[in-house]
Amino acid sequence: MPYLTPFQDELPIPETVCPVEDDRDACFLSIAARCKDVKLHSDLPATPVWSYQRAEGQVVRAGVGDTFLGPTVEVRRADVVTVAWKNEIPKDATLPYEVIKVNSTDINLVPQNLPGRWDAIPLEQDTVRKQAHNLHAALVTHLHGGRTQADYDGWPDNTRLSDQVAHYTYHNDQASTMLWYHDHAMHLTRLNVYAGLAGAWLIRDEEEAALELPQGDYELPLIIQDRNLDVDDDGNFTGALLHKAEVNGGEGPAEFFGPYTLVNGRIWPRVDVQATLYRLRLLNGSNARTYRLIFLDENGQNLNARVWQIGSDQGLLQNKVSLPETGLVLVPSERVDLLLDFSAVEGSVYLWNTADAPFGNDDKARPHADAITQELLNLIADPSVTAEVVEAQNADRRRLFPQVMRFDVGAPPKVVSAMLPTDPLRAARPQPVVDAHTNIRLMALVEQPPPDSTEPDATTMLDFWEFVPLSQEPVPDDAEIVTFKFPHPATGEMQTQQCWKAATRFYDRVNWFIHLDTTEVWYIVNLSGDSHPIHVHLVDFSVTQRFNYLWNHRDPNDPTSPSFDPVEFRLMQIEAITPVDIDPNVIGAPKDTVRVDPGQMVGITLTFAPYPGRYMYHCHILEHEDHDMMRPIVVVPKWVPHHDHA
Ligand SMILES: [Cu+2]
Repeated sequence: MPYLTPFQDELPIPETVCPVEDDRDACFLSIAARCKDVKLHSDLPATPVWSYQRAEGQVVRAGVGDTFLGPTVEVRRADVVTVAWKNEIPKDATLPYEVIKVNSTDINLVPQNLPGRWDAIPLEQDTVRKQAHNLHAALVTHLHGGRTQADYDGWPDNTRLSDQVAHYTYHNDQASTMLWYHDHAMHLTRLNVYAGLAGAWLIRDEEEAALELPQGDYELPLIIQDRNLDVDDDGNFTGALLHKAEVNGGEGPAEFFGPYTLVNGRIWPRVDVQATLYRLRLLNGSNARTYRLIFLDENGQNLNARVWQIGSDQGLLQNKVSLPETGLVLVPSERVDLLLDFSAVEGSVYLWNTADAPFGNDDKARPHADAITQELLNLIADPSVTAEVVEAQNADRRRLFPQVMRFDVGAPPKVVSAMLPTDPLRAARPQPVVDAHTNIRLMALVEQPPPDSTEPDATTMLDFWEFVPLSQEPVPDDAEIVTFKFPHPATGEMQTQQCWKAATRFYDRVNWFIHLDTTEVWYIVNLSGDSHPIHVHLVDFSVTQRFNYLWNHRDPNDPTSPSFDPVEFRLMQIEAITPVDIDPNVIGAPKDTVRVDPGQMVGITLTFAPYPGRYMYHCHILEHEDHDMMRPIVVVPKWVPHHDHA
C-alpha cells in the first residue's frame, strides 16, 4: 500500500473575500467553478479537481497555500449580496475522477480503507461508473444554513451548464455564524462536492464583535473532509481522486468513506500556532463520514475538557460548554465554533478521530482512552507505520487512520488581546411557542434494499417516509397505515396518531404545506442501522426531544431483536418510550443539522420564516441525499387558499 507522511504539509487557508459595492450601492461577488490541478499532499502528483474561485470580489485576507476549497466569503449581518455563480468548467470536461463500486469477496479487507480500484465491479457491470465517464458539469450552489429566498436557495433541478451563470441574492439577515456553500445538483451533489465544490461563508454581527474573540491569524477555519486516491498498475498514486463505495450484494451502504482525512484540502496537515487563545471554526464537509474528535497533547493526554465550544451551526451558544472527553461528534455539515488556549500546552496538539465509518454512535465501538494514547505514541515513534499495523489496532477495521491534523505550539505573542469570554455569550433569543395547537409532523428514515439485489452494482435506496394523519384527507385503499404514539411536545401527554405513508421518494407529491411564521415540531424516527444528519433548508431549529422507540412492539436497541427491514416487515406502529439525554452542546443550541442515531426518535422545533416558497429537507450524507433521502416542502402564507389533492 503506497504511503503518505502525516503532518508534513502546512495547513492551507483559503483567501477571505468581501463583496464589492457597485455604483448603486449593491454588494456584488462573482464566484466561478473552474477546473484546477492542486496538491493534496506534497508527495502526491497534482490532483485534478473542480473548484470555486473568486472571479470578482475584494480580498480582505490573503490565503495560505493552495487548496481546492473556494474562497471564504465574509459579510456583515443584513448585507444584501448578489453572487454571480458561474459555471466555467469547459463543456467537454468530464468528472475529474473515477466513480467505482466494490463488491468485496475478501472479508479480511475493508475496501474503503484502501486506495486504488482493487476488487472493483467491472466497468461493464457498473452503471454509475459508465455514466460518470460522460458526466459534465451541471451545477447549482446552495448556501447551507442561509435564510435564503426560495428562488436563490439552489433548487437541485435548476442547474447551470458550462458558460451559464446564476445570480443569487442573499440577505444574510441572521446571527453571526459560519455557513458553507456547496453544490446541490439533483443526483450529482455527492460527485460535484467530492470534486471540490465547497467553501465557507462567514456572517459577522455586533453580538460577536462584543466578545472580542480571537481574529485574523488567530481564527482558523478548519474544513474536514475525507478522500480516496487512485493508484496506477505499479501501485503508485496517480494524484487522481477516487470515489469508491462498497456494495456487498446490494447490502452495502454505497456511502463514500475514504482513508485520507483532509483539513482545508490538505491530507493530515500541520499548522504553527502561538501559545495563546485561538478560535477554531470546524466544519465537517465530508460526503458521509462522521468524526468523533479528541484533542491530544503529545503524551496522548486528552485535552477536550480544556476546549470550549462557543457556537453551533447557526451561531453562538448562550453559554459556552467544554468538549466531552469521549469526543466531539460532528456529523456531515455540522459546524462548531471552538476556543483553545495553546499557552497551556507544550509541544504539539493533535486532532484525533475515534469514529468508525459508517457511524451509529455505538459507545461499544468507541476506542478506550489507553488505546487512543497508544495510537498516538505509535504514530509519533514511527510516522511510517504501515496501514496493516494501524489496521490491526482497529478491531472493527472501519477507521484506518485516526490522525486529522497537528498544531505546533510556538512562543506566546508579544501582545495578548483575546481572552476567554464570560457567560452569557449573547442575549437570550425569543423562544418559539409550542402549545396544544402546534402542528406535529412525523417521518421515518429507512434503508430500502434495491429491487434487484442480484445486480452487481445494486444500490440501497435511502428514503424518507413521510406521514400524513388520516384525519387530514381521504386515503387511498392500499394506503399503508402506521400508528404513532409519542408524548405531546407541549403537554407531555401521550398522543396516538394514525397516519398513512404518503411519500417515499423526492418526486412523490408534496404533502407538507407549512404556514409561514408558524412553529412546528417534527419527530424524525430512524429505522436504519446508522446515524443520519438531517438538514432543513431556510430555518434554524432547536433539538427538543430525543427518545428510544419500539417499532411493532420490537426494541431496535435490543441486539437479539431483528432490525427493521421494509421488505420483511410491514411497519404498523412506532411508540416513543424512554427519553434519551440531548448532548450538552446541542441543548438550546441554534442548529440546522441534527444527528439522528439508530433506534431513536428525535424532535426538532422549527419556525418557518421569513420567506414563503418551495424548500426541502434531506439527509446530509450526500450519497443518501442523491438516492432520495430528500423531500420537498412548501412554505405558504396562511391567507393563500389551498386546493386539496383529493
Ligand atoms: Cu442518511
